[in-house]
Amino acid sequence: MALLPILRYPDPRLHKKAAPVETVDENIRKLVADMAETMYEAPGIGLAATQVDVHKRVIVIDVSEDKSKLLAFVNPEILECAGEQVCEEGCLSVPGIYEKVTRSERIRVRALDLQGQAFTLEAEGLLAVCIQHEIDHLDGKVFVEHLSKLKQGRIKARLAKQARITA
Ligand code: GNR
Ligand code: NI
Repeated sequence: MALLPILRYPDPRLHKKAAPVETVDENIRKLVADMAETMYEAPGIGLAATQVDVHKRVIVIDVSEDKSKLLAFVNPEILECAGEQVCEEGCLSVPGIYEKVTRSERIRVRALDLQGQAFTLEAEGLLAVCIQHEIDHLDGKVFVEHLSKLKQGRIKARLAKQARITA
């Protein structure tokens, strides 16, 4: 296993669209293991391959209290969504920034598991938020892009200032 470096917004590579995985093989299973280690170490509740500069449609999530329920999704697709919820979101690629985002309350997702088998999952609440947040990453979208241009500008300025301080 290995820890992978996480891209920071506004890195242009966060806006690449990830390609579907053709075969779930050892390389994909190794990627998932490394992404899980990276997510737990961060710590975070989700990670998309895009954030570690791998532009394949792979995400890992664990919203459990005790980090015991790792979920891996290959080629995830939202089949149905219903309702709305507002959640204060953060992102490992946008450290220190937390903003409210409106998303679907309930979703049905289809994906491949680590054996390449299709499965569907119904999710609500934080898990549903996290799946939508991660699929956005695969489409090159960072959560701040759900906010107004004014807020996006302020966030970029804050991150630039932070980068100057830590440099
Ligand atoms: O760790 C994370 N927490 C979080 C909180 C609210 C909504 C979404 C998230 S996902 C984030 C990890 C991350 O950046 N995934 O892409
Ligand atoms: Ni994120």
